[in-house]
Parts: sequence; C-alpha cells; structure tokens
Amino acid sequence: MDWDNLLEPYGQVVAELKVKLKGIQLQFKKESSYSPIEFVTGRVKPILSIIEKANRKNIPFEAVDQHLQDIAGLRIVCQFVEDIYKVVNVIRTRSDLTIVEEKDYIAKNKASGYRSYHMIIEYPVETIHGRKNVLAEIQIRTLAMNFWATNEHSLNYKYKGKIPDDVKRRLKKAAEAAFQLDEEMSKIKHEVQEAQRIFHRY
Ligand code: 0O2
Ligand code: 0O2
Repeated sequence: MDWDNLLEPYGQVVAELKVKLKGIQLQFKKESSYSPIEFVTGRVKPILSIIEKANRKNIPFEAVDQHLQDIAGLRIVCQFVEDIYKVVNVIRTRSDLTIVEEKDYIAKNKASGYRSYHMIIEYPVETIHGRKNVLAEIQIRTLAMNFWATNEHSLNYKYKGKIPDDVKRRLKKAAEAAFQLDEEMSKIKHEVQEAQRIFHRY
C-alpha cells in the first residue's frame, strides 16, 4: 500500500480548508470585530490510526478513501454554543464543497459524554492526475467541549480504549460540568462580547 501517494491529496485538502476557514474567521473580525471562530486546526490522520480504524471497521485498505470520512480532519473551536450553529450555517452556504452528512452530538451527546457538531464534506482537490473528490470531517465545538474531548482522547490513548470505571465516572461528571459552563457563558454572552469589543478598540 503506497500510503504516501494516497495521503498526499489529503494534506492539500487540510491546508486549503484551513486557509478558507481562517478566512471566514478574519472576515467576521473585520466586519463586526467579533468572530464566532476562536481558532482552526487541522491534521491528516496518522497512518497507524488509519490502519487501526480500517481494521476495526473491516474496511479494506484500498477502500479507505471511500469509507473513512476523517482522514482529512479540520477542527473549528468557538467560544459559545450559538457560534457553532452560526458557523454551520456559513459552511452550508458554500459552493466550493458538498455536505455529505451532519452529526449533531450536541443535541444528543455520545455515551462517553462527547459533544461536538460534525460535518462530513466532499471537497474537490486538483492533482497532477486531475480532480479528486476527497472526504473530510469538520468538527465544530466550544472551548469547553474541546478541553473535555482533548483530555478524554488522551485517557483513551493511555488506557487503549479501556478507561477504568471510576475514571469514566469522573469524565461523565466533567462532561456535565463543561455543559454547565457552556450554558452559563451563553447567558452572559452579550456582556462578554461587549467587553471583547472594548478590548479590540484599544
Ligand atoms: P493529539 O492529542 O494527538 O490530537 P498550524 O499550521 O500552526 O495552524 P499545526 O501546528 O500544524 O497547525 O497543527 P494544528 O492544526 O494546530 O493541529 C494541532 C492538533 O490538533 C493536533 O494534535 C491534531 O491532531 C489536532 N487536530 C486538529 N484538527 C483535528 C481534527 O479535525 N480531527 C482530529 N481528530 N484532530 C485534529 P496533536 O498536537 O498531534 O495532539
Ligand atoms: P482521532 O483522529 O483519534 O480523533 P467511530 O466509529 O465512533 O470511531 P466514526 O463513526 O468515524 O467514528 O465517527 P464519529 O463517531 O462521528 O467520530 C469521529 C471522530 O469524532 C473521532 O475520530 C474523534 O475525533 C471524535 N470523537 C467521537 N467520539 C468521541 C469521544 O467519545 N471522545 C473523543 N475525545 N472524541 C470523539 P477518531 O477515529 O476517534 O480519531
């Protein structure tokens, strides 16, 4: 399996989408001094993770580009839950990508306590062999959701997916606390935004 060759267009997709999503952030900042996007990151899934996920899902390596939706991954982190839906609506209006699927793990969180909004998109990338349509996953989440997911991800890695029950219980409590934090922050959102606009002026 020539992984380098297979993954090359994905690197380009991540780089292009990062520029475009950061462009949205900048436009919001210029127009209203407030952007619903706090920051954007992206990565191509490491080869070992692709192999592990393909094996877990019984996907032949030759077919990973059609069946693994997150080889190209973008992450948009927002301050407030409302910002997530604002960003989702902006992405829905774009003509340079096609939305394949949306998964709202905020309206209904995963059993682990994970919350985020996922958009699976198809994005055309130009290669020396012509155009290739590539699947990519955009994860949109608040800073609080991101804090929780990053820590849970590290623990999953440490315990190889078998997190002990007492740690799991604490993670559930932490997920609830992150939810409460988002709720409280939303209630004082206008105060926070006004303060940030004042900072921005100086
Ligand atoms: P971990 O815990 O293994 O995930 P820059 O060019 O400076 O903008 P840079 O430094 O190349 O960006 O990387 P970026 O875009 O800041 O991404 C940093 C971290 O975010 C990496 O984690 C990525 O794995 C993770 N990441 C970003 N976007 C996604 C995504 O859509 N999906 C997933 N699963 N991960 C993402 P680390 O540091 O390797 O650590
Ligand atoms: P990575 O790159 O290590 O983050 P699945 O079958 O559940 O593994 P599926 O069906 O492709 O994955 O889609 P799903 O459930 O929407 O999840 C895709 C990605 O969302 C995951 O990628 C994670 O980045 C993130 N995610 C989903 N559930 C959780 C969770 O409980 N905790 C954390 N921290 N992240 C989650 P991967 O493949 O795990 O890879």
